[in-house]
Amino acid sequence: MADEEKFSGADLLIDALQENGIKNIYGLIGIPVTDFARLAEIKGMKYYGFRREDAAVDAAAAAGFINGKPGVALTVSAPGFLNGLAALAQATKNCFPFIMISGSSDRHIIDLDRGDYEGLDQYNRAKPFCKAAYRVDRAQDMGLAVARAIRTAVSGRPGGVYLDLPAATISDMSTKADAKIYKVVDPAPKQEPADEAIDRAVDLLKNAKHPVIVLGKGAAYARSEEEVKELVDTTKIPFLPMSMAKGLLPDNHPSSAASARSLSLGGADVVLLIGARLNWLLSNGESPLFSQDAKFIQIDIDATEFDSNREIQAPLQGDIKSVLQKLNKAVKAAGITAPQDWLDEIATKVNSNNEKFAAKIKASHTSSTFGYFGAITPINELMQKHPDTYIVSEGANTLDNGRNLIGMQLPRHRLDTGTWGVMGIGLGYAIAAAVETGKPVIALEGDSAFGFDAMEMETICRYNLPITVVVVNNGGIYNGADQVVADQLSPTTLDANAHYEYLSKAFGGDSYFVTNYNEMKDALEKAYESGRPNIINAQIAKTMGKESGHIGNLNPTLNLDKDANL
Ligand code: ADP
Ligand code: TPW
Ligand code: MG
Repeated sequence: MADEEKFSGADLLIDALQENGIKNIYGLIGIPVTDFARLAEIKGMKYYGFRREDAAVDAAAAAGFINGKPGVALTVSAPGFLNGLAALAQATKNCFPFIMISGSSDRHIIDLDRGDYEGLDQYNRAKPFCKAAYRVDRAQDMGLAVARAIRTAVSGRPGGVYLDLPAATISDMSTKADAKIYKVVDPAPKQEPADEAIDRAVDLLKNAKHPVIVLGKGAAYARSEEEVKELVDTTKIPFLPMSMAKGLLPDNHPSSAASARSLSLGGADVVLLIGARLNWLLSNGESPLFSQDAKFIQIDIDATEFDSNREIQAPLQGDIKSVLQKLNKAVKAAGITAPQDWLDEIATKVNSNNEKFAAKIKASHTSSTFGYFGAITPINELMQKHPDTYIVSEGANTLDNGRNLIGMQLPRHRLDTGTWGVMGIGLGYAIAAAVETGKPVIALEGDSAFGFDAMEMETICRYNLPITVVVVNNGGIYNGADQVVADQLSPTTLDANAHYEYLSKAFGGDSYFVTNYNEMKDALEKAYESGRPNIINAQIAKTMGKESGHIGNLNPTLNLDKDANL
């Protein structure tokens, strides 16, 4: 008899998520998913309610990156879905696995365009912006729908999956026997390349005079830190981490060439890419960042990535962990080590650059002008004492300076604007990092970047999360010193005197306002010790910050006569 008991689609969906080890939902409720979220809580899931859907979707995506299994986001139909869609698209670009579930209207209304409350053909709108979109039309299909969504999100190149949940399916009924809920077996199967593919890579490395390794966030996602360490420690090949691969090996590892980026990439004759695409972040593989003559070995799970920007002489398809296990054996057998003169050349450059950098850092601590270095170096000092803290970062100059100044020691502890360079990811990512790991989080935000999702400060305070939001306030996008015409604010101008820290106070969190290095250091230590939600507003000089930060070269500039009306 018990087998014939019927359950709602909502009930079965929650069972299927739980069966697959998913514990948290990040969302924003309304028709038709309010009771679904209530039921998730009743059945033991944790539901985190956000103030805007994009931040909730960001959080689910960050959970996917941190855990290596999909996070889950929940939105209402049409407008809520559309608010989440941009985040679905950008996190898919980042190769983060997660499932965005949106309540939707019933098909017979949508398909004849009869007009519904918040009615939109979401399933078809979502398709171009995610790895795959599915719609579940019957409660009895719930086990299959969740299994399909999970496997699609994590197998091969990870990405965002959209699951359309019509109102009728939420209340449709099925027995558990019919719904066939199960745990997905081996959701991201291991894959090894063929022996000859390994031989090609080993041949290139054996003959390389100037080899270099580039680590990307795919290597971090793949949890390949042990294998990468073995490769680097046996071969001594210098490595450079992309921003979210920082900490995969500690930034102070002796083989890090991060302080000699142009020399090591530009001078390399063989480049080994591990989970890093040759996209704009690596100048599309072009000169002068890379030599025209350099040869490439690339490890990626997605074979269509090879030759996307230039010839890949030794493609190695597979999951990074398995590929590296196989490659490490072959590299050891071939006795590959990087030539000493190349290591000496890089070490000389690293040392001289580090000395210059250290002098700039030191000067910033006593400088009469408070700038990025003064505001951010205390975060680095704190991270060296507490390396298990998570760093989230966005902005232009704030992002660039934070990437260079904050040394990471542990893998997957840094999340940032990612492949698209998106503003507005900060607080959603920070919330997920705190919720999923229970560790303290520092969200390092430009003042513009913070504005995109600042109301999530209420979410942070409501759940009492150990998150410090540092707003580096230079009064604008890139900086606050621009003035184009006399009677208007510049397009880049924001309020340099804004007291962003009051926002925290409004929701019961702590607030700090700092205008020099010592105050910043002090505030950060207090904030860390308290474990409470807080904002530190670091008001730096309005003149600090370059247009578009380090990527000003991508900005088409017009020949403006800026002083004409001043
Ligand atoms: P970054 O921005 O750090 O350079 P990208 O996001 O451009 O890194 O590249 C990440 C790459 O890693 C993607 O091409 C993706 O297909 C790949 N990838 C993700 N997970 C794995 C994995 N487990 N094994 C192999 N490659 C992976
Ligand atoms: C969704 C364009 C790139 S960087 C940036 C914007 C608006 C803000 C930079 O100012 P901030 O940092 O945060 O104050 P700083 O230190 O340089 O002053 N909309 C989206 N994404 C992007 N990338 C933009 C706009 C942009
Ligand atoms: Mg700014």
